Amino acid sequence: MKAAALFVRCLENEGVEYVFGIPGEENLEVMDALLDSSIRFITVRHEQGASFMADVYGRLTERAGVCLATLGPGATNLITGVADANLDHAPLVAIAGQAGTNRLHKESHQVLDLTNLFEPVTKYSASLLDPDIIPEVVRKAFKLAQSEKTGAAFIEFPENIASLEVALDLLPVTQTPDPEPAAGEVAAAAALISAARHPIILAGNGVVRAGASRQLADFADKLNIPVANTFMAKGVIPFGHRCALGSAGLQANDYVSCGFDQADVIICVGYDLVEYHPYLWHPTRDRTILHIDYSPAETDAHYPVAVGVIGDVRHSLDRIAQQATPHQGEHVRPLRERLVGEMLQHRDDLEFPVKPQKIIWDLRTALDLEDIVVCDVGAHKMWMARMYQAERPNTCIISNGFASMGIGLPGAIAAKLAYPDRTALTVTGDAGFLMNSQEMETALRIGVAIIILVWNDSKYGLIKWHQDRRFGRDTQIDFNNPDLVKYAESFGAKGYRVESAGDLLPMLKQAITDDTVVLIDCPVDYSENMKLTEKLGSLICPI
Ligand SMILES: Cc1ncc(C[n+]2csc(CCOP(=O)(O)OP(=O)(O)O)c2C)c(N)n1
Repeated sequence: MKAAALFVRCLENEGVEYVFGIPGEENLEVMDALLDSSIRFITVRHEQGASFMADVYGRLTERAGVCLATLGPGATNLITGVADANLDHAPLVAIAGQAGTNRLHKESHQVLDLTNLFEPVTKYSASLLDPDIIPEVVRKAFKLAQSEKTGAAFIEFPENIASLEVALDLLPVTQTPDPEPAAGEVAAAAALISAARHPIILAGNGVVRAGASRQLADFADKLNIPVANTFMAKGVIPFGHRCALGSAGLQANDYVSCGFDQADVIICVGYDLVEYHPYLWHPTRDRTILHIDYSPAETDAHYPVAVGVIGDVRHSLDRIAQQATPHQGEHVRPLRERLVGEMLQHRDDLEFPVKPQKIIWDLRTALDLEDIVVCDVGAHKMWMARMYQAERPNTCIISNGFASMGIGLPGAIAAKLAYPDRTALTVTGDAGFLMNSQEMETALRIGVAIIILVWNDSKYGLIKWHQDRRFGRDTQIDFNNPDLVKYAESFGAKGYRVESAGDLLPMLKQAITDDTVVLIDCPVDYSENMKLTEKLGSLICPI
């Protein structure tokens, strides 16, 4: 068989369902081989769309999402989504064509040193310089992408190698079980928690990856310890759980941060430092930190680990909970009550443009608990992270490691492909939407229904928020938008414009039943941003 056919068989062997990408001249062989495969190729309109789709598909399924591009410019266009997956610890395998090995040693049309280019944004970057190494390289790429901490891998496929003859050889796909936590560490952690006066849990995205949400909720419940989650761990404890405190990470005073101020022991579970700098929640460096994760902690002056419990997070939580003494009382309950009070405050707010809080209330009302929201990056993300009540893990996807604009729309397409029975919606700013809006055509062509909820302010809203906070004035944040409703309609999608605050909820409900690509253009009142900053700036902790 041809090497390209073997390569595709190796992808099938890994259970790949979709490859997101754009065909090119240097991947002709692979594209042709895919015709004889069960794998579905999703042709996109920009390689960045493909890498973001693979990124979000990986987050949601825990299997590597796969994206493919040609050499040179196709490959460079993949990079942002690949870097996003790697820093956010989403499993992804990126593939690029390459010129034949007989022209890699010299200046040559579209040739870049791709394995070196992808090295800093992946866990593994390799070239298929010999057809016999295909099974090993593919297996290694998937194994590393899908092992903790999960991330991105890159494979370059030179075109002359792809057409060579090779024998079929598939390696078994095996998964090594997670290591068991050491008994001594479990006992030390239990003793630390039992002796603590005001412990608090900080749950991170590693809890989602470990599938440890149930164990986390049981742990908190049994030991009566409040849980704050990072943006990327929304839903790891249901917001309705009595121990849930809400999301931490606004980089400002907030009710949640009062919980950290008051705590003597901070129990970090599946927490990656990339999600929320430790200096923001532990500026004093004087609290006792317990680290529970699959792997040892990153070194950071503000993250001095007193006890580290390393291994299967689910087992670590269960065993510590069995040995530790439960705490009494509901020390931080007022923090949660304040936050819920804020959420309720604007549910009937009819002012226009619509307040962020009201948009989020209506969104939560319209969507089922299993439906998936993919946030883009901007002020809307901050509001969503703080106020959207997620009751299940992986139902509010937020990129907060690399935090790249443009992930929302392609991410929603991937979410719908991964879970066709759920509604997939992106909450996006107008700027982030227009970075990858061309993927509306992809969604329509492949028949994937998604809802695009654009928070329209004709500005780089988050940057204005930062400038106003720091300097009291702003610069270079304004732009003009096309008519977004007409723009969506020109693709063949549906477009709705919110013209009063009362429009939004019925439009969301209509969009869900429309079952096609629907854009809702929602003018947003971002004067609420600085009001929130001022309110939280003068916050006196209620505990
Ligand atoms: C690719 C990329 N470019 C730039 C940034 C920096 N950045 C973060 S948010 C933001 C503004 C986003 O504007 P918009 O999409 O309209 O959302 P809004 O903040 O208005 O809600 C910018 C420029 C980024 N995170 N990613």
